[in-house]
Amino acid sequence: MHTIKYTFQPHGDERGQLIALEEFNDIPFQIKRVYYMYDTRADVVRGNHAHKNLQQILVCIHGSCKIRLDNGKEKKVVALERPYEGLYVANNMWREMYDFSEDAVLLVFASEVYDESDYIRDYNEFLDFVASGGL
Ligand code: T46
Repeated sequence: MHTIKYTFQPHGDERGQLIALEEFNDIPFQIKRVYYMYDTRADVVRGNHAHKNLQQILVCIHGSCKIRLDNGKEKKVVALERPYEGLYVANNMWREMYDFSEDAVLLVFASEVYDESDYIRDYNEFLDFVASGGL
């Protein structure tokens, strides 16, 4: 499975690190929404859905977590452990976020505003959707 893990370039100096992310430049789409999750319990699995259209970049800006990706044919686990790592998650991709460290803050840049009708929350429905070519 082809997944893109970005390494963002920090502007570091003696004061510390700063990362700037620009749409169409560092982020490969127009950013229409940003959200983040924190205080996620270590035994919790979030996600468990796919999106028909939405593209996202996930950055664990503090702490760590794992992302399980599934395109209907292959599965892959990606660990996000550094604030300069970003994971591109395309549409038509089942995702599960888990193994959150206690201090994890997972920041997400999204290509679309929130739209419940874009979610596929049933795994068999997802498999049918990708088998039929997706959107
Ligand atoms: C995704 C993964 C990585 C909103 O009202 N607006 C929003 O923009 C979002 C993202 C969520 N919500 C509400 C909907 C639910 O009542 O917040 C609640 C929790 O959302 P959800 O259960 O969908 O959260 P996750 O962590 O399972 O999934 C989220 C995103 O929803 C999803 O698009 O790809 O993070």
